[in-house]
Formats: sequence, structure tokens, C-alpha cells
Amino acid sequence: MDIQNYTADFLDRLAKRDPAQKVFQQAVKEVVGSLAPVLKQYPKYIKEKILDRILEPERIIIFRVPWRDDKGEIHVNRGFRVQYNSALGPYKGGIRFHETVTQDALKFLAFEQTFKNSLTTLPLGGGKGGSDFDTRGKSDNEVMRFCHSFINELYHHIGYHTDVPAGDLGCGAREIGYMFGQYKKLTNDFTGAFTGKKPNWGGSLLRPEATGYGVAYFAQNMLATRGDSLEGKTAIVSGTGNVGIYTIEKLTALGAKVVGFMDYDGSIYDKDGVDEEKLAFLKDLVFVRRGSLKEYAAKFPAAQFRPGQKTWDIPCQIACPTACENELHTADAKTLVANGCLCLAEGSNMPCTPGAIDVFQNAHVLYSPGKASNAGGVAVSGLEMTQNSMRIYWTREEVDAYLQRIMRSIHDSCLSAAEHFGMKGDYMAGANIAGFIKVADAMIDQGLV
Ligand code: 2IT
Repeated sequence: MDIQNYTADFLDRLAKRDPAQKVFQQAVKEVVGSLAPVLKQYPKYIKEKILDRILEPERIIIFRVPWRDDKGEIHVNRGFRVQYNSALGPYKGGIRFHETVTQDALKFLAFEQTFKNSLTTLPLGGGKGGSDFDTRGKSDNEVMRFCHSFINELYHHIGYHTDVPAGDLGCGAREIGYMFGQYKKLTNDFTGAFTGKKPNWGGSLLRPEATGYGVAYFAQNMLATRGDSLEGKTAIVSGTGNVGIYTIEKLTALGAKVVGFMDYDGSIYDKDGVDEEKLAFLKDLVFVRRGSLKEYAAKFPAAQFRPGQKTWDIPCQIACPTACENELHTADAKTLVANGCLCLAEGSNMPCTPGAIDVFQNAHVLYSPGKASNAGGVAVSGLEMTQNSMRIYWTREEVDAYLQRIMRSIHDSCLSAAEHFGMKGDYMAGANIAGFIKVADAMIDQGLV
């Protein structure tokens, strides 16, 4: 069988079935595009129709989320949970609260999550959920009422051995707290059915930091393959959410100078780089006061605030997109390469467009896909589940040692899968292949279900 025709026909059918699901199709195309040599070497995947089976989520739950604002007015949002694949373990993945949330976006995120979780080496299936509810501009009470209403339906479908949600964009420790509280109230069951809980009531130390720290560790591992390191490198990070802030922190700790970052209002160019004092200010600004980066420039006059502008034109050697999907386009990639970027580690899910990835790979930039380099977050979620099962807490140092080991193992399995299938040094192909094989083999072992 001609493999190229087989995959082209497959993608064609996919596009016809759900023509409006553009980001899902983009994510699938990237993975399927890496699989030709695997399908060629192992015809069992074609015979078993694994692509057709893996491309269909096991279940999608869509539900109404009614809630009242502080003035007493009623609002109705739409809630989702995509239970994508449970071949390797209970569905696992975050909850996104943002106005852009649609079934398409969550299907793409759950698909990515399935392969990412497979790469972590932990027993985790893949899922994702959320709502088109925007937490920005809402009071704590409004957020609480919304989260309780969201769980009034979702609690039927999740559970410690079934589906374990966590945070994502717009959903942090506050939202997890409200959701867990309502889940416990309705089920009368104190189990770790969520991760990203606060450490004083069941959360793992280092979970908030884990995604960002993992991105920096992954970049460090990639640079080491060229005998290089983060020491003395200039870096930019795009978002300043949970992932962004802790990417900045770890890059700085490992010797890099972070000169650019951004939020919804614009970006900061701080040629002196972030130091301890600036980082403390940023954490308070973002996590406590939920303020704008304009205040950073007001506080540190050497830093320039650039309204409405992204970070990609700021010269750097290391770039870590940490905001959202498709945030970095072909032209941005060309600018980064022209300015001397040598390593791009994705912190968000699918931030680079296919054209941007081509630019990086053709220029031999060390490029890692999010499903590999941002897997530290869900990996520590897995460790939070382990600690909950054992009813003990590990120290920060213990969790960090696991995290570093897992990021190293993901890095190495990407490289070895890529090399084995004739694409040496291609982290994207390696991540797709290694993630796919584990899920596909488990599905075959478990029969046609
Ligand atoms: O994209 C992600 O990996 C997450 N939002 C974290 C998921 C999790 O279950 O910790």
C-alpha cells in the first residue's frame, strides 16, 4: 500500500467529516504527517485501523452552565469535557475557561494531551474540558458560582479512576478549589479527582511551577546535544500566565537573561533582563493583583512597554511561546531566525503554525513541540495523583528530581524515536511517533472497544 496515499486519503476523510474543526485538523495533520515510516514498518496499525480509531474521541460531554452574577442577572455558558482516550489510564487534562473555548479547540487540546501524557511515561489517558466563560473581570463570588454550576453537571462524569481534570488557561488554584469543593460536596468523597489543588489540602508541591520549569529543562537538554547551555543566553517568553512566569523563573535560574514577555495588553522589552526583584513584582502583579504589564514598565523605567505588540521581534537566542495556540506565525519565525534564535521550546500547546515550524526546522533551530516540552505540568499532576493515592506529600526537591528525570526521558525518547525512523534530530516527529506507538499498542492490546 502506498503510505502517502493512505494518509492523504485519511486526512481528506477527516476534513470532510468535521469541516469546521480547523485547529483539530491542524493538530492531526502534524501527527499523521510524522507517522508514514511507522505505518510502513508496522502494517498492523493500518490493518487495525488505528488512525480511524485514535482520531475519534471516546466521548464528548456538552452541557449547560447557568449562573447568576453579582447583580442577580442570569448568564448561560456552555460546558465541555472531551474524554479523548483512556488506553493508558484515566482521562487526564486541564480545564480551560476562556471566551475562545469551542468543541474544536477542546478536541485539539485533548488530542494533543493524549500523546503528551503518553510521553510522560505515567499511566494517564487524555482529556480536556472547559467553557466559553471568561474569568477576567469577574468577582471571586461570580467565579465561585460559575465553578459550582459547572461541576453540578461535570461531577457525573469525572472521578479518581475515570477522569481527573486540572487547570489550564483561565483556570488556576482558585477555580480548582471551587470545583473540588463542589465535587466533594456532591459525592461526599475526598479523593484526588482534580490535580492542581493547593498543597495545604492535597496538591503537590511544585505543580504550579512544573510546566514552566519543564520547558526550561527541555531547552537545556536540547542545547546539551550541541554541547551548549542556557548560560549567558538571551531569551524571550511570550505569555505571562502560570506557564510563562515559571518559564522565566527557571530560565533565569539556569543562567539565561529574559528580555521579553507579554500579556493581553502588549509586550515588555527589558534589555537588562528579569532579576529576582522584578520576578517577585511580576508574580504579585499576575497572580495576586491580576494587573497589566503596563505597571511593570511604570515600576522599572529601563523596561519598555509596547502596546498591542508581540515579543517575536525582540532579538534572542532562546524563545519560549507560552500563551496559546497559533500565536507564532511564519513571518515571526523568520524574524526570530534572522535575529539569531537557536532554540525554540514550546510552552503552550501548538503555538507555532505549520509554516513557522518549517522555518525553524529548515534553519536547524532546536525546535521542540509542546506535547514534549510542556509535558512537565501534567507529569507533576500524575505525581500529585501518586501522592494522593499514597496519602503522603513529597518535598519540593523530591518532586523536582522526578520532573527533571521525566523531562530528560521525554527528550531522549523523542530523539531515539526520530533516529530509529530516519528523522534524526527531529523532535516533532520523535514526539509524535513515540507518543503514538504507546497509545496505539495499548489500544490493540485492549481489543476493539
Ligand atoms: O496542557 C496541559 O498539559 C495542561 N493544561 C495540564 C493538564 C494536567 O492534567 O495537569
